[in-house]
Amino acid sequence: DGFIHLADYRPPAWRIPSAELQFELGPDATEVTARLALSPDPAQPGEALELDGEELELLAIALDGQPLPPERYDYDGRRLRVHGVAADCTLETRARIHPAANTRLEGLYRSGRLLLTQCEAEGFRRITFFADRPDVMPRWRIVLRADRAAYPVLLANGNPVSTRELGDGRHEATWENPHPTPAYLFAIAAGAMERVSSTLETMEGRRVELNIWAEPGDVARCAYALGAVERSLRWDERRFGRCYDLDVFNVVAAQDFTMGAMENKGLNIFNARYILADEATATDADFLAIESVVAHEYLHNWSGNRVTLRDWFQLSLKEGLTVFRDTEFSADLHSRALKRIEVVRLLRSRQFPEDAGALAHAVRPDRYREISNFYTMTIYEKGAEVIRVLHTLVGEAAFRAGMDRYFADNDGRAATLEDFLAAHAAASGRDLAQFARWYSQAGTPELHVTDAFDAATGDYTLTVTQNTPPTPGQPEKLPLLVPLRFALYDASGRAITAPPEADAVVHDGLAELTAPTHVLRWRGLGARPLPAFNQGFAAPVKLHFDYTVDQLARLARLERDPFNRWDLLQRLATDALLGAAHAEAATAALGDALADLLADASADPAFVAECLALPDFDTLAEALPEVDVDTLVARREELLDRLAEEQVEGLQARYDALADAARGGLGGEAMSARALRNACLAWLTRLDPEAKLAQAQFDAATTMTERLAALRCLLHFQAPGADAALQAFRDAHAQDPLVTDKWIGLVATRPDPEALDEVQALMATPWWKPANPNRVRALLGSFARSNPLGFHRRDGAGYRFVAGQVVALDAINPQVAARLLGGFESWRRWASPRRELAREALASLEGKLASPDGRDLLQRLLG
Ligand code: B3K
Ligand code: ZN
Repeated sequence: DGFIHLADYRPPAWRIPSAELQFELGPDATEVTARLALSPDPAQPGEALELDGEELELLAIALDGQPLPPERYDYDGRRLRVHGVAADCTLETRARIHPAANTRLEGLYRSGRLLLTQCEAEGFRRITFFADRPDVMPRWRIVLRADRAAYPVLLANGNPVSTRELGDGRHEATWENPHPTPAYLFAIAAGAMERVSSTLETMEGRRVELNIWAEPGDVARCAYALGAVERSLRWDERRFGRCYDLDVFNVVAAQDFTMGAMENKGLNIFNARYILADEATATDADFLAIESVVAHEYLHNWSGNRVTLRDWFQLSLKEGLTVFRDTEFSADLHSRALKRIEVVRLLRSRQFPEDAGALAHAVRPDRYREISNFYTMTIYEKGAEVIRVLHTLVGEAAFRAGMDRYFADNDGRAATLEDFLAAHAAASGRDLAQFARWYSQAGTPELHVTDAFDAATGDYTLTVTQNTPPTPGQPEKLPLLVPLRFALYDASGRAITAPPEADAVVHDGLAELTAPTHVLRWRGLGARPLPAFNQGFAAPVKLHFDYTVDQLARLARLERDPFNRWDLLQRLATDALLGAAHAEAATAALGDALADLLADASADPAFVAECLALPDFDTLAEALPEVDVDTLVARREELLDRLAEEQVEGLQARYDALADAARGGLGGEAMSARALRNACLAWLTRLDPEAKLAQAQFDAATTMTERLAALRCLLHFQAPGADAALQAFRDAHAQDPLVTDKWIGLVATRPDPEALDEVQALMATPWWKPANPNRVRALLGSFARSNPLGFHRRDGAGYRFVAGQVVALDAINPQVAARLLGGFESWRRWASPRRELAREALASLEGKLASPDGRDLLQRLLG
C-alpha cells in the first residue's frame, strides 16, 4: 500500500559524523563531490550500507580513497548500495545534476539568475548520495566553485571560512557549519546578489552579521525584512532565553519558491513575497506577513535546527511549536487580540474543514505515503493550538521551564514528541498522558453545553459533554484533556467569582475536562446567570450552547476582552446567516452592535474592521452538514447589502474621519486606520453602483494598501472604471512579479461564475507562468480556494478546469499541484449535483498523476 509507519522506526544503521561537499556550479550541469565519514551503529552490526540518491548521474565512487569496482555497489536511481563494508570508512561519490531543468524546485534549482536549494523534506537526495533522514546529523564543510562573473556571491550554511580565486575566471568559497545538522537543513545560494546588512551582539556576547540578499534590482526593498530579523533575534533572547549561534545569519529572497520560506541553518531561503516590501508595492498585510514569516524561520533555529526531528512523523514538533512561537512574537510586538483573531479565523476557515474532510489526519500521523502532503493546516496551526493548550494548562512560568528543559535535554539531538512531553511533564509536575491524545486523534472536538436553573434553590448547573467525530481511519475517539474557560454574569452584569462544585479540576475560571461529561454546579444564586465560554479560544474546539439572541447581544456588551467580543459578533453573524428561527433577530442585534462600534471613536479601528468582516464562505460551510453553495453565497451577500444600507452613515463617517490618520507610514495607528477605511469602502461600494468612492481612493492612493483595496472594489463590483483601473495598475507594475500576482489574484476571485472565463483567458497570455509557484497560486490557487462561485460553478466547469490544471502542474511541480487538489477536500459535503460533479472531476484524474504527491492525495480524496 506504499505506507511508511511510525511504528516501524529504526535508528540509522550507519552514522555520518562529518560530511564534506564540493560543488562545481553551473546552471545546466553541476558536479557534486561528497566525502562522507561513515560509522556503523554498534547496536546494529552487519547492516548493509545504503544511501538515498534520486535521479543522480553517478560519475565516480571510491571507498577509503580506492575507486570501487562495479560489483561492489549498485544504484537503481533511488538507492545506492555499497557491498562488503562493516567498519568506519570514508565514501566519496561524484554526481552530476541539472539545476536549470529542475522545475520541481526541490534539490538544486535555478531561479532567475540565482542557483539555490530547497531540501526539506527529502530534496537533499536530489543533490548527492546521502542518508537523507533527519536523525543523521553530520558537521558540514561546503566548498562552492563557480564562474565569478555569473556567480559573484557564494553562500552556504554556517560560517564563512575562506575564499580564493581559481585563476580561470572561477572562484571558490568555503563554509563550515559546526552544529550537527540534518540534510534537510542543507542550503547553498549562488549568483549576482546584493544585500542590506547590520550587525548586533547577542546576549551571550557574540557579534553577528545579519544579511538579506536579493537580486540587484530588489535590494532596496529588503530593509523591512532586515528589521524583522533583528526583532526576532531579540525577542527569542527575551522571551525564551535563546541566542543565535553562528557569526553570520544570511537570508536570500528568490522569485521561484514552492513554499513561503525555509529555515536552513544560517542560510534561510525565502519566497521573495515574504521579503520584498515598500509602501508603494506591498500592503500592510504583506508587511505583517513578512515580519511573521521572518520570525518563524529565525525561531526555527532553536525549535527545529538545534533540536531537530527524529523522523517526519514528528513534523509538528518543530512546525506547531514554531508557529506557536511566531504568533507569540507577533502578539508581544503588536496587538495580542488582533493576532488571536487572525489565527482563529484561519483555524475555522481552513483547519477545521481539513480536520472534517477527506484529508483529515492527526497532528502526529501514524502513517504516510508522501511526507510533502503533510505540511498542512493541522500540522502547523492545530499543532500550535495544542501547544497553546499546554501553555494554558501549566501557565507561562512552568511552560518556560518546560521549554528550557526541552532545549537543554535535546540540544544537538533528533527529538520526538515524547521527549517534548517528558520535559514539560518534569517541569510542571503534571501527568501529560491524556493531553498527548491531542497528537494522536484527528478531528475537531465538539463541546455541547446545557444549563439548568432551579429557581427554588438557586442551584445552577452546566453540563458539558465532549465528543470528537470520526475521521478517516479513526472511527472511535477517546475524551481529550480540554481546558474550558468559563464565566458567569449575574443580572447586573457582574462576574460571579465563586468557583463551582465540579467533578473536574477547576481553577481560575478554567475547568479541566477529562471525561465525556462533566457537571459544574453553583448553589444559591439569586437569579439565572448568563454563562460565557472558551474565552480567548483557549481550546481549539467547536462549542455549542443554545444562546438566545438577547443573551448573545448582552454578552457582547459585557465581555471586555476584544477577542471575545469579536467572537460573539461572529456568532451573531453566523446565526443571522444560518440560524433559521432567529435569523431576523440576530441580524437586528448584529446591526445594533456594529452601529455602536462604528460610533465608538475610542475603539481600535483595526478591531472594528475585524468585527465588520463576517465569517467567510469556508467557515460558514463548515458549520453545515451539507453545503448548498448558491444559497449560502446569496444569503451572505443579502446580509452584507442590508447591513451596508443600515450602517451607511456610520460607515461613511468613519471612512471620512480616518482620512488623516490613514496617511503616514507603517505605524500601528496608520495601519489600523487604513484597515477600517478599506473595510468601510468595501461596504459602501455595495450602495454605490458607480463606485465613485473606490475610484477616488484608487486615483488618490499613496500606498499599495489603499490602491489595492480600491482596485478590488472596482473589479469585484464591476464598476464602470474597472477596466481602465486594472490596465493602469497592470502597466504601472508590469515589471514586478509580486505586484502582478496581486491583480491576477483579484481577477481570479471576482465573485461571479464567469470569473472562470477570465482565468482561462489569462492562461493564454504571457502573464501565465506555470513554473512559478507564486503565479500559479495567484491565478489558480485563489480561484480554487477563494472563489466559491467560480470554482463551484453549477455546470461543474470549475471542477473540471482545476482538475485539468492539476494534471498539467503535476508534471512541473508536484507539490504545487497537490496543494491545488486539496481544494476538493470537503467534496463529500457539497450538495447535489456538485458532489457528483466533483467526484467525476476527481475520478477523471485516476491514472493521470505521475507524482507520489498527487497519487497519494487522490487516493485519500476518493478513498
Ligand atoms: N520548514 C519549511 C517548510 C518546508 C516544506 C517542504 N515541502 C518552512 C517552514 O515551515 O518554516
Ligand atoms: Zn516552519
